[in-house]
Amino acid sequence: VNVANSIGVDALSAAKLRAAEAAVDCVEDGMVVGLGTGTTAALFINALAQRVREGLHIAGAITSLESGRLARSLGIPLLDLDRAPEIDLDVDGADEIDAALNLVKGGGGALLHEKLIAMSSVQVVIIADETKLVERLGRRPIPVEVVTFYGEATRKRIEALGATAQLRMKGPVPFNTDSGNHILDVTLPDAFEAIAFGGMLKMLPGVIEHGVFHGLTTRAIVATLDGGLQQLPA
Ligand code: A5P
Repeated sequence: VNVANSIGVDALSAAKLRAAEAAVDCVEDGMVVGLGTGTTAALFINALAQRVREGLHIAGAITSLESGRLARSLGIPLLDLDRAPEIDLDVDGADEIDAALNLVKGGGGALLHEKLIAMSSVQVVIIADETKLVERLGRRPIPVEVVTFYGEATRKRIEALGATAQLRMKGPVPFNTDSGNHILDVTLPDAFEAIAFGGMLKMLPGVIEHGVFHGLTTRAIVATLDGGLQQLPA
C-alpha cells in the first residue's frame, strides 16, 4: 500500500516544500552544493535559485541530467564534475529513511550518480515528508543499477539470492539511467535485511550499484503533514 496515495496531495507537496526550504538555510556563501534528484530535491533547487538571484554565491554539483536541466534553467552555476570537486553540502530526497538515517534511494533512477555525489560530500542533508520514515528499510523494492549486457542473467542471479527482481520499464522499453544502464526493482522477502543484502548484491559482476545508502546521511529534515518540521538526529 502506498501511504502517499491515502494522503492529500496538497499536504504532501506542502511538507516537501517545507523540508526543501529549511535545507536552503544550511547553504552558506561559497559552498559547492550537491543537487539531488526527485520532486523534493527539485523544490530545493527552486528555493536555492531564489537565493542565488538574491546574491548567494554557490556552485552546483548535479546528480542527474534532469536536475542539471532544472538548475541551468534557473541560473544556478554548475561545476564540471570531471574535475571531481569536493562537495560541501549535498541535499537530496529519499524513498525510505530509517531511524539510523540509512536510506533507500533510486525511485527516480538516479541512485548511482546520487551515491557518487553523496560519498564526496562533507555533509549530506536528506529532505523528505514524513511518509518516507520507516522502521525497516526494504518495505518497497530496492532499485539496483545493472549493466545492460547479459542483464537477464544478472536478474536471475539476484533472484537466486531469494529476492524478486523486475526490470524497470519506461513505456514499452527498459528505463535507461544517465549512465546508460538498466534498473532492476528488487523486492526482498520480510526476513531479509536491506544493508546486508546490498553487500551481497555488490558481489555480482553485473551489478553496478544499489539504492541502499548506509552511513552516508549527516542529517535528515523531515516535514510532518500537520505542518511541523523534524530534524534528525534531534
Ligand atoms: C531519485 O533517484 C531518488 O533517489 C529520489 O531522491 C527519491 O526517489 C525521492 O524522490 P521524491 O522526492 O520525488 O520522493
